[in-house]
Amino acid sequence: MKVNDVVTYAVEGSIAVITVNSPPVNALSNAVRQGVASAVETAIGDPAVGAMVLICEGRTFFAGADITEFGKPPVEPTLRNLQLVVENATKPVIAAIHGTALGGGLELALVAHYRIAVPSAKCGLPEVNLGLLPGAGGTQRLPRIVGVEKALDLMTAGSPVSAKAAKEMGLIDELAIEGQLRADAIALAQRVLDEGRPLLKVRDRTEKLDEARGKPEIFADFRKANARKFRGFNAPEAIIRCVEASLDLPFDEGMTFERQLFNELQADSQSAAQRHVFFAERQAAKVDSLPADTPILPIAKVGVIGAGTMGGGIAMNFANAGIPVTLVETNEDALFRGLRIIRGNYETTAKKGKMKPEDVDTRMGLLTGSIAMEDLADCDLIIEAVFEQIDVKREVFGKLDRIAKPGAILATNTSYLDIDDIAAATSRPDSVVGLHFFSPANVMKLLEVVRTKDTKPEIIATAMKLAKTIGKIGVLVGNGYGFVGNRILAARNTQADQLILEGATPWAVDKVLYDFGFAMGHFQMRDLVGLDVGWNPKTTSSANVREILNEMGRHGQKTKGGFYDYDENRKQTPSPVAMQVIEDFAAKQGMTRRDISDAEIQDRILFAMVNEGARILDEGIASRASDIDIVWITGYGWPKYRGGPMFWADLQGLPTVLDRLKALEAAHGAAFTPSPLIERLVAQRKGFKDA
Ligand code: 3H9
Repeated sequence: MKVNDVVTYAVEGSIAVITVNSPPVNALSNAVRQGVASAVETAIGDPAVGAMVLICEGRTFFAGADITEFGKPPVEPTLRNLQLVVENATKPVIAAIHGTALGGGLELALVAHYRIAVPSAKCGLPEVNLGLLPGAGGTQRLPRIVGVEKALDLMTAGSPVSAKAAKEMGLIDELAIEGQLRADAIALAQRVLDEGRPLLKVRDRTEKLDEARGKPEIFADFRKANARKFRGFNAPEAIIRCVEASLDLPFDEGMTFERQLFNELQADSQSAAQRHVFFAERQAAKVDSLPADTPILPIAKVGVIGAGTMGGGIAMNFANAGIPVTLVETNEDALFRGLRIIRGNYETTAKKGKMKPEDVDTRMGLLTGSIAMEDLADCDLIIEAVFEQIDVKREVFGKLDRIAKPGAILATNTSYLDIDDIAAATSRPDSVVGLHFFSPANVMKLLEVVRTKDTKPEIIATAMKLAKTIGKIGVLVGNGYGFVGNRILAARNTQADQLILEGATPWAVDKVLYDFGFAMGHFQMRDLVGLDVGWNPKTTSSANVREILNEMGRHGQKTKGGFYDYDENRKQTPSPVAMQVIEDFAAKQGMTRRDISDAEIQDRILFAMVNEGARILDEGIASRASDIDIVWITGYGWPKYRGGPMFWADLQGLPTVLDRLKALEAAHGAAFTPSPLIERLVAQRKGFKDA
């Protein structure tokens, strides 16, 4: 029997089976909640029914509340009211879980009287990733099942656990046989019925809470241990407070407290930002301009040219995904060094317990070293990661053109150069694409996929798919200086360099960015990357502070000195030497240094970035404002809870942004001349999100 468009009701023997089918992920939308509540009430009223099973069709059990309904007026039954219907049902309810029981989905399962899951299922409360807390009783029920410490871990990390782990923790009562969840759930329901088992309610359990009573140090220690990880985010602290409340307050009062904190988080800009990031990530994977039937080319073997830091990291991504790689260097020394470093990286990972020790050899076994480019002839994809100089890259591509098999994808990892120019060194520019990895390439999530004027659609589609295969977030960008990420970085750099000459210190600039939420400051990042990247000692001419520091041998962290000084443990202190260089250079330029406020530093840096982002969008180098946000969050440490530079600008309001840019232009010149896109959007009363 159809209850509504998304819920069906059937009775088998004395068991009612309530089945939900609301693609793609059975989110708990208005229709789903209404359908389930109505079906449960039908089962309660049906004298032929003794117990009921709640199960989902499609790829997953409920993946949570429907995020698209957030901020809209609530429709009855709310999730919490649906939970009351289930929890207070006079007949046992069995939740049957496959796929991912997440957020509100797991919270709904936690009001069922029994839970069964297939071994491949996963359970989790990932609300923290959306700037929220589990708001349907999760913060009160989870500690009652798994204990306070585990509950804190699970809810603040937000990552799901396997069904097996969930069973060990008591979240799941039984494991079903894979592929026969429905039958096993019905059998469990029948057993519950036959054995007259009680209507178990998690809310009534206290034994796990009792273990933690009178131990406030649990919370103090947890806060302390995670202070760095939680810095800037509001949701983790709110979760901790709710778990404290689960100990201190009776269940219903704990629920009221949870509701209050959930509402506060939901109304907060952090959650809006993190929800924006959730959808922006998924949006970035979609290329609107490609026909849906664009073929994906098979990538069975990959070649990487260059076994340095970048090439080695790139190769690891493919080995991690089980794809064989041929790694080419110009000489054996460099090749062996590269392979040794890769092995060392894997061994470190295995030592930390993040990888099985036997996998080190398996992955190394997928890497074949060579000093002959000819060995790349059978590769489906070849990525070049050689020295960042156009002549060098063109020479490599000329050679590759002669070696690579027809149909192979030829990719460059350049971070600034013109890829059309590189492609022109081949007879097949339509097979050339940019794959811009970020250092360390085996760790950083971002992959800028750069399309040239000629790149074929199937190569773009394949590159975007490949990003997912190797666990990256691929963002399609156009071919222009620095693409998206580095071009905005260059705009930030210009302001940061100017600010330290005008009177700010590098540490003041860094503190402003750190306090804004960046993982590290601008000059700290430059010291880490190395001031000598792209610096040529042969042509250096003391033309700026960076060149002078390089000429002094101050290349950053690796030489224990750059803008900062570093001790043996790489602990940094502001460098008086660097400060002197800056002051002398400013004096030479005839500049009189002045006091610069934190507010001015923040304005100049952030508005310059936003303005550059707008230009990038206007030129079509990025196809969506949200793609720019993803690039800066996943590649450059922009705080996730601020949603990326374009989201942040929308939050300020584009009229405000335009006013600030005009004022900054008057004071500091053309870098702040507003992008025409901002002018147009303001005139149309729109934001970047509508661009
Ligand atoms: C919550 O539950 C609050 C409660 O505590 C309290 C309430 C009072 N809503 O990721 P995919 C869409 S907060 C709406 O590509 P996968 C997604 O946008 C929620 N839509 O698939 C995409 O749409 P499109 C807590 C959702 O297989 C499509 O589904 N739950 C939702 O790689 C496919 O998604 C979470 O945070 C949703 N909840 O991964 C779980 N979820 O095709 C969030 C997904 O138009 N979801 N969509 O681009 C996920 O983690 C993953 O989507 C999941 C599937 C693992 C389920």
